[in-house]
Amino acid sequence: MSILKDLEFRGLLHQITDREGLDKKLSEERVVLYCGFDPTADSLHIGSLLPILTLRRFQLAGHVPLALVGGGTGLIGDPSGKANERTLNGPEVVEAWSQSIKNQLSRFLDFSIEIENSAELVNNYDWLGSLNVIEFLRDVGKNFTVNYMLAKDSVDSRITKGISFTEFSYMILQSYDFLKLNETKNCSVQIGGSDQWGNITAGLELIGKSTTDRRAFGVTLPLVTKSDGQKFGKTEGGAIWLDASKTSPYQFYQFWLGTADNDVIRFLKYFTFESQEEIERLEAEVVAQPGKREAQKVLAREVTKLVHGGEALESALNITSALFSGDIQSLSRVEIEEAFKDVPSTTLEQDDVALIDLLISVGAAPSKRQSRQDIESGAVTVNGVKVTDLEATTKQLGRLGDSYLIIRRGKKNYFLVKFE
Ligand code: 545
Repeated sequence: MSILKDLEFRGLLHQITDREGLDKKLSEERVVLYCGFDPTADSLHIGSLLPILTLRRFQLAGHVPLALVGGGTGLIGDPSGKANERTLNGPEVVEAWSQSIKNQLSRFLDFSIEIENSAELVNNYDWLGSLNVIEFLRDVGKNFTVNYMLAKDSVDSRITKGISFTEFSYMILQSYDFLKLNETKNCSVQIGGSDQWGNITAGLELIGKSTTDRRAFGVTLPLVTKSDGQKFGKTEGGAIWLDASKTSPYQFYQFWLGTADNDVIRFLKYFTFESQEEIERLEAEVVAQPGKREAQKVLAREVTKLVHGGEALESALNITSALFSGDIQSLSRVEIEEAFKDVPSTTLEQDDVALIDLLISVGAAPSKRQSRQDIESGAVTVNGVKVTDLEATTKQLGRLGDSYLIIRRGKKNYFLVKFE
């Protein structure tokens, strides 16, 4: 199947400048394409996953992906899709964030020199950082009319509120990148989310004016939406990050596992490399046996493996099944810390506390009477073992992962006790 056909099957083609021309080019030669990522945070989040994986799809089809880190543009701020002017980050911050984003991007593409279409990372600070203002205004700026720039969505939507000259100029910088990569690396395609259409087409304008015979193309990906109307990728805890120290692999896995039936097939197409046949099989399963959540399990497994690797996936699966069965004794110390990150926790200095009192101090029971009743009725487990002894103390109950006691009341209410 041609790459464009595959992208189409996956619903990944939102806008495309010249589909026939691009299809022909992709079938005839090894094409160099790029996507840019501005260091506006110290980590990428799942909003960036779609273009990253699309770069990878192109690479798997034999083309050459360039991942651009916006060390230069990150100092300016893209107004696209933003209702308000951004605050500028300092150069040291942008440089540090560029480095972390570079590290993250490098996990998704193949950089080995043995292959013919090895990927490359570039940083636009390398050419934007030393641009001379007179040269820039004469050689680049002269190709854009203010009228053309005002008509762009990113600017037009800010006319009432106001937009600084800094952000107004952003599209010229991104256009200049495309031209530079076109000239120096023979890059002829830029991809991005739908918010990047204006910047990408501005770049095509510039390339069209600057060269005689080189043709270039732009492709945008759809905005990822959810069937319930809520914003994709945001939870109560905030964004879902690709950095394991900001969103743990277990939380990441759980996020995907929680995908609604109405969204799961679309997300399998967007975010996994499962074949068309497999996705169609899973689609039938969603209808036939929705309770099994097989499609969600495949989605969560595949995306977690892609982003965090096989070992982290195993650990996330281990935590998930331990919490499901209540058999938490098999969890390692690290897994315990991850699994119970979000449950109420208490630190104890004393080693000999009665369970009856402990239930109150961790917030599992409101009174001694309730506490006693819960223990007697068998509603309380400690470290995965039911405790019905009213006299039990923390000394007898043992520890998990050296210093933890995990209390469960009822089916799902967990409390973590840590000993100092
Ligand atoms: C800079 C220079 C170029 C080409 C592109 C750029 C970046 C572009 C932009 N893109 C967005 C972005 O978000 C921050 C990443 C998280 C740290 O602003 N002007 O940098 C997003 N992009 C991926 C997709 C996007 C877009 O990285 O294109 O649509 C999100 O899905 O918003 O020469």
